[in-house]
Amino acid sequence: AASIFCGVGRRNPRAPSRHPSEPAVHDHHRIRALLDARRPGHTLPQPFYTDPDILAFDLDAVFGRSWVMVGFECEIPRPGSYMALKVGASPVVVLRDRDGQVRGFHNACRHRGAQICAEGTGRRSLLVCPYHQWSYGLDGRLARAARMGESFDPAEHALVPIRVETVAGTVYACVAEDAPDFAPFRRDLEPLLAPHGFADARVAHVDTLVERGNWKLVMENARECYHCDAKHPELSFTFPTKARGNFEHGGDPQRDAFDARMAALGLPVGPRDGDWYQAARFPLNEGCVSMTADGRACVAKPLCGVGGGDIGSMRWALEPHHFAHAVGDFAFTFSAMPTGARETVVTSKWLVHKDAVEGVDYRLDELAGLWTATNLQDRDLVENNQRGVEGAGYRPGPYSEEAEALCARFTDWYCDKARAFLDHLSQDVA
Ligand code: 3BY
Ligand code: FES
Ligand code: FE
Repeated sequence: AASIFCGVGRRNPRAPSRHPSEPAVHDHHRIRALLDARRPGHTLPQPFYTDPDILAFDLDAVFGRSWVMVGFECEIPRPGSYMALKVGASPVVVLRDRDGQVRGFHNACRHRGAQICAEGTGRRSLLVCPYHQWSYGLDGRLARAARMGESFDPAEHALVPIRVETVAGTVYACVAEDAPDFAPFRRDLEPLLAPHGFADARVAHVDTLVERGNWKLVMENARECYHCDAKHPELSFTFPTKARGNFEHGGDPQRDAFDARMAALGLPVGPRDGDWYQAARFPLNEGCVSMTADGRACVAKPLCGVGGGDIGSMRWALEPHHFAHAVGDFAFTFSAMPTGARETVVTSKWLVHKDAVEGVDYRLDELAGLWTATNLQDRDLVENNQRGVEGAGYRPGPYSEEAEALCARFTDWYCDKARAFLDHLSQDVA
């Protein structure tokens, strides 16, 4: 069927910005043809890693329509506490309102669209736009706007809400009005995450890393440990680099013993697999109880003291952007957000028990050392991967079924998500 998008060609960089209800103009015939050209079990055709038009498409089709993990409830402990961040193209603010409810809004003023809260965390009783001081309540309602005349109706200019959900102290957001069903994720994750004490926690460290690579290369790299033995000496000491898939039960005696021990402690191990997430508790390497340089716990006051903190790692991961690990003494989260076709910002957070005092109960270098080193090693791998895929010699290559199953899942999920968006666009037009 003919569509208004036929022959639109490249996205015009000088095109006027569109109304949120208006579909973005993407060259969907070209993107569909590229998706059709994709060989199953292989990396993606080159433009998916290099083309600014496809990045613009990804921001709409993927980041505009997925649940992402934004952080922890303990980052916004009191009424008025907020965290401001980007979800794909959209600045958002997630806050705790006067009633203690967690809510989210687009972080764009209803006057002339300025970003209201700077990225990061803070606390306010009113969200005051820095431009002309329009002021919003914690429920998003416009409370004050000077010199707007008699006919101006503040009720028509409330902040635009976004979907926010919390699970066992973790916080997720989706900017799509028709967000994917969150119920299966909650049902699967709640019992796995609940024992980890995220409600009684504190973010001990946040790190942001700019990587000169496409976000899909960042995520493919994050979804496999094929490179770990060679490239991550620190991580490989504690991490089961030979694990397959979603850390399934291998049927080996050591794994069976771990599962039996977790069952005796009342800790579920999963695994749980959804369309856009995976979760499982799995054993660390022999003799290791934490993801640290020596495999020993590094925080004296553990986040989860069950079993003396010897509980393997609880891993959960959301497509398109995230993975996290919770060990006995701390938790670590990784979030990748694209800022360009060839640039991605990786935000990492380390969570400890709220009463754990730096320099007394733990040393920051011991807590953050392993994942900081791993992230820097991964950044180099991603940037090097980007250099190679830029050239005329790049051909999509095969994933190892044994070692890169989660990469294949990620790219398959991406292609499905992209197709679903194209189908949705052509339905709108039909
Ligand atoms: O997704 C993960 O859990 C890990 C972290 C290191 C490599 N990657 C497979
Ligand atoms: Fe926010 Fe003018 S843009 S008050
Ligand atoms: Fe890595």
